[in-house]
Amino acid sequence: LRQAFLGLGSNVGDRLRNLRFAVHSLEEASVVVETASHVYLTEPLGYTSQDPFLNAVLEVSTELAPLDLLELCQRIEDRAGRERTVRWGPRTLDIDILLYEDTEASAKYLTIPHPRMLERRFVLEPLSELADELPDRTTIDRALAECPDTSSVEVAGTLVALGDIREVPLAFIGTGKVGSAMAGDLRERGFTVDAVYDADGDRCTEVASAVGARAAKSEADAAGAATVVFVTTQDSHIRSACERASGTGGDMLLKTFVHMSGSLSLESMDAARRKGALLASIHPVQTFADSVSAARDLPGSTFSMTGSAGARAFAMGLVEELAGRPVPLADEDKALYHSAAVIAGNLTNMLIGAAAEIYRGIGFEERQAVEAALPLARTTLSNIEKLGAAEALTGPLARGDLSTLEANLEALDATFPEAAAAYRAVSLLGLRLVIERGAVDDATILAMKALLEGGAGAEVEGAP
Ligand code: X6L
Ligand code: MG
Ligand code: MG
Repeated sequence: LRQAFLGLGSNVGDRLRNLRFAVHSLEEASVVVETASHVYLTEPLGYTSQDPFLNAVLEVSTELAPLDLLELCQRIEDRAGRERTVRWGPRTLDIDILLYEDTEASAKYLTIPHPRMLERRFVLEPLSELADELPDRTTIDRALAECPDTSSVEVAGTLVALGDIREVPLAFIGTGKVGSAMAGDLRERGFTVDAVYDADGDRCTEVASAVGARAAKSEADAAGAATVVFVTTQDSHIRSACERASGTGGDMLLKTFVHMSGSLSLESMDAARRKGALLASIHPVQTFADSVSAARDLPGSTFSMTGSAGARAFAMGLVEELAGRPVPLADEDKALYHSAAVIAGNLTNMLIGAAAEIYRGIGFEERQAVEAALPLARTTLSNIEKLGAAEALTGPLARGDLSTLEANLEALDATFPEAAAAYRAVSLLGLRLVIERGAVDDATILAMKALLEGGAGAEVEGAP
């Protein structure tokens, strides 16, 4: 795949929609849009008595050779309804090849790099967001400093929407814990929540009035007037909700769909993408027992974000407005990312549940069991916070205490085999922390490993 930078411009019709049409059409033609600059409002150059332009720059990956890419760009310009009348005149869509790899070449209809890009601030400003150097090794910052063009070039927004992010109409499909908390929080921060939809009509009305939004009658109705559509249903309903929302819900080329699943990739919203919508996901690395705790704990949480190039800058801006900490994530790493949260959160929960069960089995009252386990768990967490997981580790494994380890396993094998299996599996995993601490000699580590791998009733010493 070859890397190229494309300059986009439009000053006729729905200018943002035209730029979005370019992005969508390139992607339909298997040109991968890797990154998109902000969208800039720019003063017209060349023929100056025409309307202001929207300009942006895309970084793309493509198998197409330069002349084939040029042909594709011109075909997309034509499909956008571009008429070629006045030289340097108004255009619905202009797609220029600015850079193609490190190529410096000139043919009859194409010169790379674009021969006049250094004289145009509406090219250099957005390009400077995505690239540092030109093929001749001069920096883009240097080119900007030396650019003779003094015309006005200002950030107007992102490919998601122009203007103030708070005025972008939002819809929420699915008003569970996270959906209702997000809608409420965004509304309190001055965002525009236009509509909410929930399959449960009473819940829908209730949340709508709580967040001052319209109670929509269907997914498509909710999406209809919105620019950004949050799909905050259960994971298993995201695909179908998105299909219904993008079936008859107006012009998808101007919409962005955002889901908040921790484990699903963006492919789950492919129905909207096929119709031209941009896609993103944002996921709070946090656990919510109910709506109230969700509303309290969302701000300040870390949010992982994935997104198609056009939606990324917007998603980042949104999370920052929520006082969250955005961490970009590759869409293909979503399942692995989620597994880490399950290990840190849910598996910890299950292990404490098992510990409490063991306490109860030896005569502790329910409450005494929990009271015994919790302070231990809390201290462990605060030690990990202070020292890191390896240094905070204590107990038989950390000491290299083979006889206690053996006694633990023998007792569990006899009374609670599932807990014995978990003890073995987690401890085998934890051996890397023991090694990292460096306090136990190699022979003891190997002996502990053999003991843990042995399974129920296995003899380690004297085994044939
Ligand atoms: C003197 C003579 C100074 C000609 C400048 C600059 C001509 C740029 C053509 C020029 C001169 C161009 C866009 C635009 C055009 C655009 C903005 C061109 C080709 N395209 N103005 N004017 N954005 N802001 O995409 O770039 S016509
Ligand atoms: Mg041009
Ligand atoms: Mg052109």
